[in-house]
Amino acid sequence: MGLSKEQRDFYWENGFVAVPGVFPPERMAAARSRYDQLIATGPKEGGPTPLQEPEVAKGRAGVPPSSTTIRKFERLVPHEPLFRELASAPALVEAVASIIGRPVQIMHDQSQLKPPRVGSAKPPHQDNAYHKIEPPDLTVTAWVAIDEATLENGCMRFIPGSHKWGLLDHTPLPGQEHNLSPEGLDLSTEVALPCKAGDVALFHTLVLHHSLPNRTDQWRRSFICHYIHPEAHSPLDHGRLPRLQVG
Ligand SMILES: O=C(O)CCC(=O)C(=O)O
Repeated sequence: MGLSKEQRDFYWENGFVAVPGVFPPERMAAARSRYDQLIATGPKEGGPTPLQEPEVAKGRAGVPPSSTTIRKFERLVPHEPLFRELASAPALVEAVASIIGRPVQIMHDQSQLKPPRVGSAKPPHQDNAYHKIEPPDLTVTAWVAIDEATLENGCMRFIPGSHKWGLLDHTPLPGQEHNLSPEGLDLSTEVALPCKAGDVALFHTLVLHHSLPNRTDQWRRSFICHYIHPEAHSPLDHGRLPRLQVG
């Protein structure tokens, strides 16, 4: 069905839009169960390597690295049928096509898992500081809430309209070189976006966004898919797996 005119207008004005109920509860239950397996036993031979919470990996979090401190998987789509199916679900692809048009391709996917208690903040950034996609309007990120995302467990937060500011200067944060962030940001206009499991946040590659730590005893897991139109380009395309056309 795609996005309504109101949703599209909201997206282009603010740089993000919430799309409630894209996935039914049973699909999210299946995704949670597969994450539980991947977390407990690791991925299949040749599949993506789980990355630990950075502070845990550096021995600075007071807990040893374990299956309950896994932060991230990259590229489940090429290896995991269930995640490929979620990423190519018509309801999601039609919403994405409402923004970037067709054809729709997947350039990259990642899972940001905030483990209970140790799940850390993701500092404010624009995705295009990493992806460098041109033109930036021909890509959109879909952030799928696998668990309910709340104010307490680190839901997404956006700075409305910041996608119109162009790409800001991002520098590595002291002590956490994997994270790039602009300096001296005013976050006073930010909007927190709690989501039910199965809701999706679509956002522009230039919108500033971040998330706070997980203060709860439950996982906060998100499956994140970066969609792109074939007329757009990114240096990430080079030397990586080919894009997957989904609509
Ligand atoms: O899931 C999160 O907490 C952060 C996700 C994010 O920053 C991103 O997708 O760029």
